[in-house]
Amino acid sequence: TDVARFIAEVPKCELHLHIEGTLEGELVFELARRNGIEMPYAHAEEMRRESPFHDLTSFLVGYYRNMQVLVTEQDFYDLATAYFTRAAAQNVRYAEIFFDPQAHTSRGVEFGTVVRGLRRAVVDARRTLDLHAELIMCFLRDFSAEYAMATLMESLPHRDWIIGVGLDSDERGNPPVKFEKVFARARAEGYLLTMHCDLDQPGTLDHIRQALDVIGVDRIDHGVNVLDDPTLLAEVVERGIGLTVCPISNGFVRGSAWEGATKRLLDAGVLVSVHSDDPAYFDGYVAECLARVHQETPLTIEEIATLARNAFETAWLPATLRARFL
Ligand code: ES4
Ligand code: ZN
Repeated sequence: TDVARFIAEVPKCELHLHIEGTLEGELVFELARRNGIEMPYAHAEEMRRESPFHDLTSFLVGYYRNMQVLVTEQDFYDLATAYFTRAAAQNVRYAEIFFDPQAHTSRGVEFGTVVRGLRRAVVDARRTLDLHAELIMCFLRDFSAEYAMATLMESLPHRDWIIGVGLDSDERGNPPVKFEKVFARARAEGYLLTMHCDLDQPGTLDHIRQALDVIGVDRIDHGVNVLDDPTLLAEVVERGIGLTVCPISNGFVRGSAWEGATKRLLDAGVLVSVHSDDPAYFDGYVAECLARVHQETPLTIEEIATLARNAFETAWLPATLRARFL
């Protein structure tokens, strides 16, 4: 159809993608073999079958377990290069990808190993795939603020290769204010700021309020619950705060109540864009995510073009690239 062709061809921008969430089952087993790591499953299909998840907490169990196969700089390079190759094939031209340094440093992999592998993949993607990528470092919110601060300090020698910081992992009981000092310091160091306010996580409306007023975020990952609060919704519109929503990953928590949320955000005038979160787990890269939104609530080509353009508007583009994409 015209819509399918438009989705395939329009230049796209990915802003909400956890690089560890692109670790496909086949690569899990290849890296396990390469690193001599014993997996509790015989093959990718069994792994998938034996690790069902129904909410954020149960998803995160398998997510952290599988990424233990990432050990060497080359592993991180291979992970990111596999993603960039898939993304470029979908006409993704610009990507700001999340990585979780503490998911690796907490099990003995050095910060520098992670960043050097990812950075080399970024350099090669710019050269060979016509895909410009940047890195966003996320703190794991279920770890302490002190550990986040130490991670921030560890990042400083690599700051030329990290565009901003985010906050992810288990939201329950881990509000933005827990990291107020960390984000203030990150801002002072020149990083741009985003954080997850996940769909329907306990306290998420308070978390959006804190992200805006206390943290002073530049954008919000998910943030869909602003639809439940007219004051918050108006403020997000007024301040031009971008929301990076993920229709496929969020469908599994909220079910049908989620459907149509992207369209409602668009209609409300929110700077909303559509992204894939953890495509190896939720079965859909950015083109499939746009298709999912269209499947939930039919969109016009113009509305799909707006979603694609909103992503570039929300992106932290350097001036030269801004001129190229907008
Ligand atoms: C995540 Cl879906 C989701 N939510 C919070 N943290 C995450 N890290 C990776 N995927
Ligand atoms: Zn996410």
